[in-house]
Amino acid sequence: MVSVDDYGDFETAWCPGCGNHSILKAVKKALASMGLEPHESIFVSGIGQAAKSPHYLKANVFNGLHGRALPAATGIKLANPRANVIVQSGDGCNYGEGGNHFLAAIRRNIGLTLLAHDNQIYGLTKGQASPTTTQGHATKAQPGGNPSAPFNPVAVAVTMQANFVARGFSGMIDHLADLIVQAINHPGFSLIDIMQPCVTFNKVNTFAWYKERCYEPQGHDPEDWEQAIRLANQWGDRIPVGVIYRGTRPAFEQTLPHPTNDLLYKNRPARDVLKEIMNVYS
Ligand SMILES: Cc1ncc(C[n+]2csc(CCOP(=O)(O)OP(=O)(O)O)c2C)c(N)n1
Ligand code: SF4
Repeated sequence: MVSVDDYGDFETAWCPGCGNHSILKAVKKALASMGLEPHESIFVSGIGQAAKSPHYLKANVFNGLHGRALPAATGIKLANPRANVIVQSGDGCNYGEGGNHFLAAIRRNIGLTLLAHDNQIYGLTKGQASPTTTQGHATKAQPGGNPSAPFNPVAVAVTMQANFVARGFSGMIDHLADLIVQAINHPGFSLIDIMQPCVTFNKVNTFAWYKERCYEPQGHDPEDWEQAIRLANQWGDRIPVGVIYRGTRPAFEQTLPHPTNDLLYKNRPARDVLKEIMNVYS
């Protein structure tokens, strides 16, 4: 039987009270409850406080450039479609530096689970506005208030009919672990945007701020796209958490013309076929 202890217990560099601690707990809980052994998952991250999460897990890890976790994860998934590939990075990494990769991953519907730690700030670089920072929020780099309107990743993902879209909160560990299990089990691209306090640099969107607002909507049908759009756009005094949208598009790796249900290195073309191709270009 797999237990959370199999995923290790490491000293972290995070501040006490940071939401990353609880997200890490939820991840371990979800994987252990699914009976997944540490070697069966590959974590891919970029740069940032959130992106350090896989460093504190006993599992396979690829730590890439800022914003570039999704393309690396796409390559990994195509090379080994049987692997459980999880991308874990911050709002800046996924929606700022990696914004275009976020759109491409949704469009392709590649079988990845993206855990976006959304603390509405750049934590690692000490508190500049991120794409999800509220307009008017004064930060160290924007002392007169952030002039830009915030990006709503959940609304964008639902609009583009990403296969699985959810919003979680680091203060609800069991609820978040359950969302992670659902996201991993759903084929195609899955996003969980996770509201997470940064106790050091975001004094506006605190633990209490999120807790006061988040609620679980009753009777919501995640298969109803129009209902999902309405919920995805709700952000303010009340913020819905849970599965917002679930789609049925086939996963990218299932639609490729060549067989990808095995490891890529095993799908080598026959040598004589390869020779024939080489002859054409020689
Ligand atoms: C291409 C590039 N641009 C900028 C940086 C500097 N940088 C490093 S971490 C970071 C912000 C990280 O914020 P976020 O992704 O929200 O993660 P958090 O630290 O809040 O978890 C930035 C701007 C970088 N390393 N690479
Ligand atoms: S600076 Fe913010 S994001 Fe970074 S560890 Fe501290 S609380 Fe967490």
